[in-house]
Amino acid sequence: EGVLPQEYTALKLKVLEWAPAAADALRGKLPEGASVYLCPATLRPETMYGQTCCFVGPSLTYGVFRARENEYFVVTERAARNMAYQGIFDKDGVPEKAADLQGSDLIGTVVHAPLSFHPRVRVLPMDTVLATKGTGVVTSVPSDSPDDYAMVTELAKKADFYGIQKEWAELDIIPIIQTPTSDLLAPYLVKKLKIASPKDAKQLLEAKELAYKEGFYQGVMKVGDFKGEKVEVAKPKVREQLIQNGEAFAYSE
Ligand code: A2H
Repeated sequence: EGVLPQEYTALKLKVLEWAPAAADALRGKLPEGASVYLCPATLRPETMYGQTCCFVGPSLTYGVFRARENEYFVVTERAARNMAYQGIFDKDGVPEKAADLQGSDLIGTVVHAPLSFHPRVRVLPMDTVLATKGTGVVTSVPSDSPDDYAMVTELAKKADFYGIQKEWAELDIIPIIQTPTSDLLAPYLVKKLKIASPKDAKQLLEAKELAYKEGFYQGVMKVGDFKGEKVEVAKPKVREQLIQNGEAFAYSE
């Protein structure tokens, strides 16, 4: 953990259809008409146009926490405590938990991803999601995140092993940011560094650092309201727009 607080953007991915196991676990536990959101924490709000799925750790435990009347967030207990402390929920103090959910129960759930070219995306498993960072929910942008690209490639290759449908991991990867090297920087780096799976941690770390630097300092938006603007300039604008629209909120830790 660094010395300075990390300023995340937490997105609100509204649940449209629960996976059967999650529906069972929630039966009778939420008020009629409640909206539930998975809330991934991201450092790259400007890439949200390229979301193709949402990752959870299958072995992690999540809670369904009451944010305000008729609105619930699916995050780790740790994140919910931080959120309550930061005034994100209407009541401060101990967050009110409606239910527990195992990450594995969420796989296959359909959520609405704000800004994405693919408005309906699936919740999919990623073993490397840390319980100790962010909200334990990670939105997947395979065009710009090497980790995400390596994971969706793995999921499509071994769909049966992961207990998912192959199509869920095969949504089109649309160019979001142009850099001097590529307009699909993450797939480019994964191939260049010969990354074969999400287990290639060392090369993935290198790819992640290269992608982050090049994307931030040399990237130009190819899509959206800030098309043609530098990433550095567009990033806070996209973040503000998401927050203004009620589709995201500031979260730090
Ligand atoms: B980023 P930092 Cl396009 N476990 O969002 C593992 N990874 C997590 C996580 C957790 N519990 N919580 C958040 N993250 C990911 C977008 C993105 C991200 C792009 C490119 C790079 C990138 C789409 N995924 O991150 O350790 C989230 O993925 C590379 C730094 O706090 C979040 O931003 O610096 C980032 O890691 C936060 O990592």
